[in-house]
Amino acid sequence: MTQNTVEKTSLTLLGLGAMGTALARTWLSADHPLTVWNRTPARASALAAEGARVAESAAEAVAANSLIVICLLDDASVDEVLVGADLTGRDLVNLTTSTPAQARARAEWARERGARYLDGGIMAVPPMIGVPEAGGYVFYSGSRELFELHHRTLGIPAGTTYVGEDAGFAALHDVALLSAMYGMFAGVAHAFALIRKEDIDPAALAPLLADWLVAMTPAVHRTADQLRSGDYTKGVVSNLAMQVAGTPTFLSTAEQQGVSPELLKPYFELMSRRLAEGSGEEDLTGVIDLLVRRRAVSCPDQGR
Ligand code: FVH
Repeated sequence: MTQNTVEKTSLTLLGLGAMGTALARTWLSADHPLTVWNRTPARASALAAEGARVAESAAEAVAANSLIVICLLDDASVDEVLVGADLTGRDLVNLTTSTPAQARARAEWARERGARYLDGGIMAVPPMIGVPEAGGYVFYSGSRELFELHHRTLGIPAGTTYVGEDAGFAALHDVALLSAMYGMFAGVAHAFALIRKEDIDPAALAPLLADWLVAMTPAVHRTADQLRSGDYTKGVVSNLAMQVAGTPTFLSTAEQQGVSPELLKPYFELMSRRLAEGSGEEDLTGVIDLLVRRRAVSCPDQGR
């Protein structure tokens, strides 16, 4: 094989929604032979014109290649689509968003059907796929052997980050990052609400807000360092006692501006509870210990 004739892995993609279609286009552009299938066949037409082979059924698509990428709406749709397919000897890479428990159960389900399994959590939106400078990537977990075997092919749509043999870890990392994102969105919503009735241009606040959030990101690394060492006073910049003392200012300001404190209050209450335990010299890290329950709560999605 010379430099100019690198072998292109042929693969199957199940699911041509917004994300599946974006993924498909990158493999086609990179000259990977691609077989696609979608429940609504019309969504495959444009890709057929771009060189994809369109299978008539999911089972036919699975039979066409040993590498099968799945990008469907949810875990239940994966069940529906693969019910009649022979998965023996197949390498399944499931990029469908799921919970860690669903991913682990799906890995076991695949193993029982003679397939190897890799789970993925996509940290990108469709326009970021195939655009390396956009910074999107996919968390992978499950079979390391499978990841190493296919990481070149999987790296075509977006970057790849392998996070361990536990099939649930990709989903867990995905949900952890997105949960932090929602916390940030909650703070941003509160900030804009505070100025909503004033003569302040939201577009003028936006860059100040964005820069401030970026300036605060070193706190993420400090928190990790404190969790690792078990010393929540390590490198503390603004201690908990000082921060709790400041919370009435935030709540009064919200009230004066006619803004509900419902996004801020739960976090402030946790800070106060931690302070009441005698942790005034600590950072905010102790709040994490208050959140972690001693025993995991069972969820209805854990069974299949
Ligand atoms: N789009 C995004 O911004 C996010 C970014 C992060 C990752 N997510 C996850 O990616 C999975 C697919 O998302 P999507 O954007 O492609 O979603 P849709 O455009 O809604 O397409 C859904 C596809 O799933 C098919 N489908 C749904 N239910 C069934 C079913 N019961 N049986 C067979 N196929 C099913 C649907 O088919 P059709 O409606 O065209 O017939 C689409 O192919 C997802 O897990 C996101 O959380 C995307």
